[in-house]
Amino acid sequence: MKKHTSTASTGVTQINTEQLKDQIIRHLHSTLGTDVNKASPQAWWRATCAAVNEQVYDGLRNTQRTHYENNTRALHYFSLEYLMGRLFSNNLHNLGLYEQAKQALSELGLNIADLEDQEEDMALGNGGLGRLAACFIDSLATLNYPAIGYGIHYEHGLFQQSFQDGRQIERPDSWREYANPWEICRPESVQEISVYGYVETVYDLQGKMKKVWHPGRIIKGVPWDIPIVGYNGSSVNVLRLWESRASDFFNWDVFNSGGYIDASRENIEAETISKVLYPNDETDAGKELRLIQQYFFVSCSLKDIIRRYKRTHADDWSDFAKQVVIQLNDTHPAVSIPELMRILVDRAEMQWDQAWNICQQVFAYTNHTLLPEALEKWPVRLFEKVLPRHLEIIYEINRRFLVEQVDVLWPGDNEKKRKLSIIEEGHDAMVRMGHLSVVGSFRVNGVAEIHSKLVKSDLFPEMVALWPDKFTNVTNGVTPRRWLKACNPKLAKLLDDNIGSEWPTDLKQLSKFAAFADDVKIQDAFIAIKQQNKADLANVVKKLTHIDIDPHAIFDIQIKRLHEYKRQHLNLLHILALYRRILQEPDYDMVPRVFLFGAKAAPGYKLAKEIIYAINKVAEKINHDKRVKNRLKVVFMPNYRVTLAEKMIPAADVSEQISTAGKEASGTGNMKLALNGAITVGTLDGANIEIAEEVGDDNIAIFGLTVDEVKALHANGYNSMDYYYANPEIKAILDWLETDYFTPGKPGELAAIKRSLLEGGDPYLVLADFESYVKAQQKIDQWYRDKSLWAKKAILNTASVGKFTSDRSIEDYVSRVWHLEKCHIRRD
Ligand code: F55
Repeated sequence: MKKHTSTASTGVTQINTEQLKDQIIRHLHSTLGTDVNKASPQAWWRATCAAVNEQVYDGLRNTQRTHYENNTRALHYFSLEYLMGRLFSNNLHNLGLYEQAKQALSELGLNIADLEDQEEDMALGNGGLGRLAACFIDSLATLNYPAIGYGIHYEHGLFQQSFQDGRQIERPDSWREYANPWEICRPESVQEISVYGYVETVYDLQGKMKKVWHPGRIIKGVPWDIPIVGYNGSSVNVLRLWESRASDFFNWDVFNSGGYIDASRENIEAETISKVLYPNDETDAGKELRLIQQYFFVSCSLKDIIRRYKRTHADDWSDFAKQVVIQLNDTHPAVSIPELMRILVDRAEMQWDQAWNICQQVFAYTNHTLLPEALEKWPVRLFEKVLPRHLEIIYEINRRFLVEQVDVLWPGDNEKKRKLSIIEEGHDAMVRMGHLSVVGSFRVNGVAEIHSKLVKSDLFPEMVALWPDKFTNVTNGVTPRRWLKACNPKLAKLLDDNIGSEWPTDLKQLSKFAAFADDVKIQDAFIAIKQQNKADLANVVKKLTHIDIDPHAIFDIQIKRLHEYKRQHLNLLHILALYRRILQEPDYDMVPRVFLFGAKAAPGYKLAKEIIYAINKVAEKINHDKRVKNRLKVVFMPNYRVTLAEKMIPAADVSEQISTAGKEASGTGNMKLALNGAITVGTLDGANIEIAEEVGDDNIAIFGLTVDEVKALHANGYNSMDYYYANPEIKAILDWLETDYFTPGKPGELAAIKRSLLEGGDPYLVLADFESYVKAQQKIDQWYRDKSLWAKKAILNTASVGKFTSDRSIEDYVSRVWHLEKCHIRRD
């Protein structure tokens, strides 16, 4: 008999070490079909996952039953991306079982870290946007909000990166090649969706006009559920990901008429839809398959939501908007707006106004970018081919919007109509997904204060004039369970011992830690922890790159997607400046520094790849140059991903957040690094501004032009050449890149960066910010020389960033957008 120790407030059963050991061995035998004597680490890991799942499934059943019984309003998060990382240690921590599992495994002669390393990252996202979705579903479960995440079950997540002679090589990611223990297939909830075909206008017996869509293709969506375990085993919510398959009945005809080969081709085409994640951040591929991906998952998800709603409400739609709220994670799922209209008008035969009323109460839209090239647009012709009925509906939404809203506020103003139209006219007419999202949603939010302000002033000023109350801000946040408790256990323990253990669910408690900022004992403990984390990272670096780094140097870290606006090349120019000074002045006095990078470049983004190559080549040269005497090391970590972030962030002294002001919507790595006691070198951009407000000017190194100064500089005509000729250091460094100093025998190999900064006009103002950046870095160097001063600043960073928990973001969404109620889970 199992002995249960349980807490009434949680949906999950608590077990002890002995029970866990029994379960693991039982699963080794009955689930894995192997034995303790011959089990591989992989089998042990799977057996332990199976044991953990016994607890997870208890919580899942309890949660689903309670939600059903209470008939709760629920949030439906629509996102093309979820960057989950690994789930093993996360689930153990959230179940409160990590220590028991560590103990149980150790008694079985196993090291929990070795088991953790058996798991592939679930990398179904590109960067910040996908990771934000993962943090949000963690917080929603932790806070007991009824919520479900919907997305795509990509067979291949973000590509795996390696370097060959310094250049990025991409290989496919296969996260579930040998089955993933966390996912549950739900064949009972399969959906079928349509694409292509044509629209017919028909009249019924009363003479009423109807539109009938005759689809050209039917595709099956198979749902896979990933249980999302809240911290303390509160709720266990679900992430539901759709896999595409060929529809059974559709292919039957082809098969019967002897078209076996044709049928298999259609199978392959259908299965292609969920095959691979598009690896672009900030730019859209504009490809037909991408539009089909978006529609496929949106249509499956809406059908799933409606099926569940109809179980209790049959054909009565009057409560739909009370029960359902859908958050659009950027415009990627925006086709759900015309899709819901289609379902209501064509299928449920509802009047347009009534249907539109429902839509406008259901959808809310989060904007994540202001970059013009990232604003999603689809060619009208492509839309017509793939979703002919949806295009008609978009035209009607647009017609009414222009007549009933725009023309009422600005009568006869065709310029306003042209600017606000959901359809961008021109040689190739386009559907503007941002416009559609704003028009179809009841709320629109940016992801940091400054970003939300710019969304209103620069992106959609006229929409604000039409609907001032529609626009709001929700500053991003990160889950402190993964990004402090699990990834930095030593710092977590120091916090537990000094401020109590409530902080993981009440991060504002961290402010109590500020009282210890001058306490020499705590400073020493804090430094010792950072030192140990740095030594651990040095081992990882050695293993992955064969580079030796000194754990006593400053660990200066820039980890994020590679993009010109994020300015990894500004960091590189600073490294080159230091190197040059060392060469010119052999005893140049600086605190030894290790510059660590982690970044993937979109495979088609040429200049981003050139920047990776340049950093790698400069690294090679510097790391082998005896004259440097270890004052400088440069490391580009291959295959940056969530799991690597978890190792780098706890070891960071300096956090590089150096985007051109106005370009980084928020950033979330900035929050994770500050939380773990890194000092930010950053511009007044995105959430850096709010971080600076929280930590205070003494504990952050701000540099560079402000948003207003950037705008003014562009308005007055920025000429990067002026900086090149005015600053001899800039000139020397850029000219250096053109020589063969870093690429012996191959001059010009690194010239692309120089060209983009000079001939290309330096669109992200790298040269304009260079001097100010170097000064900020000198300040860091000075601060670090005083150990106690540095420790104080680092402690104050950790203590001051409680605001940036994703729990706070979720509570902001709940009060400003979703209006949900908590639902406490009843155990059976
Ligand atoms: C992915 C696909 C497309 Cl088509 C476009 C953009 C992306 C993407 O990954 N965007 C992204 O990550 N945006 C980031 O979102 C974060 C969360 O809000 C912000 O912190 C960050 O500033 C922003 O760049």
